[in-house]
Amino acid sequence: AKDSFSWEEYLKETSAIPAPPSCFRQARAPPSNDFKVGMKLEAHDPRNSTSVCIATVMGLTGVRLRLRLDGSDNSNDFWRLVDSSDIQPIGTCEKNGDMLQPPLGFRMNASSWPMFLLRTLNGAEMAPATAFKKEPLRPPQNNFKPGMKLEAVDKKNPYLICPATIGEVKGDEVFIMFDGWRGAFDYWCKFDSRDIFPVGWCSLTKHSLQPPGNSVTLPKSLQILPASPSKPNRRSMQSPYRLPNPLPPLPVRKGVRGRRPKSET
Ligand code: MLY
Repeated sequence: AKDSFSWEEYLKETSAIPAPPSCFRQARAPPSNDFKVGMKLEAHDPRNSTSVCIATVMGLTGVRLRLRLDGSDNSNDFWRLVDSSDIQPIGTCEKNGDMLQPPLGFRMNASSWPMFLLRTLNGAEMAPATAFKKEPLRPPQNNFKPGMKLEAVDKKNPYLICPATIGEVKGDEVFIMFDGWRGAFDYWCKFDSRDIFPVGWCSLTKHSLQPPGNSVTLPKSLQILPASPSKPNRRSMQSPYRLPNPLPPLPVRKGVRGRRPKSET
């Protein structure tokens, strides 16, 4: 059946090699996920990493947690590995003499934070210390090479992990290219990023793995680079909500010159 993605077949088809597991800052034997939905923990606010907040586990996916900061809205969920140094048991902050902070965009008045915190923690199910795993050491150096395959978090849709290729290596950074997506989701990251995984990680941790997209990426040697001025805007191939370009003229009211807001172009 051709309905599920197979690395084995795909590596053959693309005659590519997977990046060696030693390149990644991931445990060779993935940790277990001992968290449960509803448990509370402390987490660094992704939008303000110096502050530590209360978070609730909203979901489990493989060895990742879907987290929501208490007092925040439901549109800023984020994902962390169970062995991420961004999360810790409730009480850690206080033990270190620090104070728990309201999340950026706290939906109440700042003055109600102390009472909100008290109520949030009262009777809460706290994630046990044993659920938090030690973050793996970073590999001593960047050993990635262009062309190596891997699994990577799609930062624009961070619940997704997808087949990807190392496009470029520069110092401590690597360029992550998502197979079959024409560059729209590609990004640079540090070689020791927690968002990149060796081939087979999803299967090993029971996380879903997206199949590659269906746009063809020609090998560099066969690519015809468009002349710079006519280079198509990648966004034009992505967003289904584009307005026609050029825009149709606006109806002009008597005595008023038609103007359109800048944001439409
Ligand atoms: N449906 C969305 C999500 C695309 C996800 C791309 N990833 C897997 C690289 C879109 O087409 O924008």
